[in-house]
Amino acid sequence: MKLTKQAVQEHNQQLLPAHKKQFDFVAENIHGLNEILQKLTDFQVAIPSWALGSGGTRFGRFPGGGEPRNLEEKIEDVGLLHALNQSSGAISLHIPWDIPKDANAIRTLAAMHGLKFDAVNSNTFQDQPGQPVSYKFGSLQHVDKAVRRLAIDHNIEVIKHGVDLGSKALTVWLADGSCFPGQLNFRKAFQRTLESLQEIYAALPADWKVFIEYKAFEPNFYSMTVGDWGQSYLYSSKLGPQAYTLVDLGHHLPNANIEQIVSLLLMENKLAGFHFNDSKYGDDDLTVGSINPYQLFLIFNELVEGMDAKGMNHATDLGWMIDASHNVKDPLEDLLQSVEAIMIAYAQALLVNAKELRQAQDVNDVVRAQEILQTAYRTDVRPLIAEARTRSGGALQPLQLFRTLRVRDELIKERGKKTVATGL
Ligand SMILES: [Mn+2]
Repeated sequence: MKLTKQAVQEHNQQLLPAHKKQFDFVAENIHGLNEILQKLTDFQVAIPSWALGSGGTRFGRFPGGGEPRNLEEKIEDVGLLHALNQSSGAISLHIPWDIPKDANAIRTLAAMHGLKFDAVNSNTFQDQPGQPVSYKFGSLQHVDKAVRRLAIDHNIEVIKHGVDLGSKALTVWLADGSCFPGQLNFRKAFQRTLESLQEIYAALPADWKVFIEYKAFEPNFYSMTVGDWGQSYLYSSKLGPQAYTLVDLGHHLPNANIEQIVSLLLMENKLAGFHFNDSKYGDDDLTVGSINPYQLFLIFNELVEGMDAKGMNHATDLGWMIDASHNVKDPLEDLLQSVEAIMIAYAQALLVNAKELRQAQDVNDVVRAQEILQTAYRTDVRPLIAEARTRSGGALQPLQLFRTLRVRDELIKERGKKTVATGL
């Protein structure tokens, strides 16, 4: 299914009078309005290819129908999202779930939808059919050299697929670790992992980055070999200037101060970017902003402050990706909500009066500092995002239009009720 420009225009026409009222009300008090709108227009969030179908848990999976059956249909789905919100202009692929058979054709298809390829992701957490050795006890950390070799070669293969698609980064997330005390020699596991990563790093093209993602627990429940930002930072520092630490919001222990982690990684030029999601208890992979939108705002506040301090380009200098799974929602609706939540937090962070905040900090005016942050956070910025979106041809209310056009029903008609997308 392809969204017509006419459908978007008709929708916008209908909602325009109400939108204009809301926009004018908010816009009146905003300093540097056009600059902010431009930043919102430029900001793009990559959609993961593995999140276009219904996610499941180890207890069950309840597909909603019309899921993309192949990579081409996944690209079409991201194209739909992008046509609606003009903020989902990239896709992040997971290999081997989405191996492009004809890279040129896939590139052309993506370009037709206005999409680029963000980081490619390797997978050494599952055994593939016919695999000669197993990842049961780890991949890059494994005591058996043959297993490490397989995992290294797989990562190098993923880089090659990425090069063919025009991607510029490899994300390595390792399930490696141990489930029980005594199972693993931590130091040796670290060293073997580092050596494996060094081989992968050596295969990176000069203009590529490698993102080292960390996670506190799961699937290993006693230790993870890249368990927190400190360990990831250690690997990325030892690897070299093309290696960075990737922050997945759900990969921390409860109540971790993620905004502080982000600030320091950025200071050290080691922040790769994000896997956005939200969580209540652990790696819940919930819709971005659905549980703790204030934390998301505080993270964006550090990002904007830190990137501006270094003269970085908000839109292009870090990787912005969603990593979520949708157990009970339509995946496309969920992704529209997630992108919207990211845009809201970003817009609110752009509203923070940085100069006044600095002044308040310098005189230890704690109350004033909090007021400045919360004034920005409590501003309803949704009309600003809607305005930026429509200026670049998107819908004033993407979710509403998705439902009015009965997009899911159309997809079910095209693809069938019982399709299952590869992925989580
Ligand atoms: Mn992730």
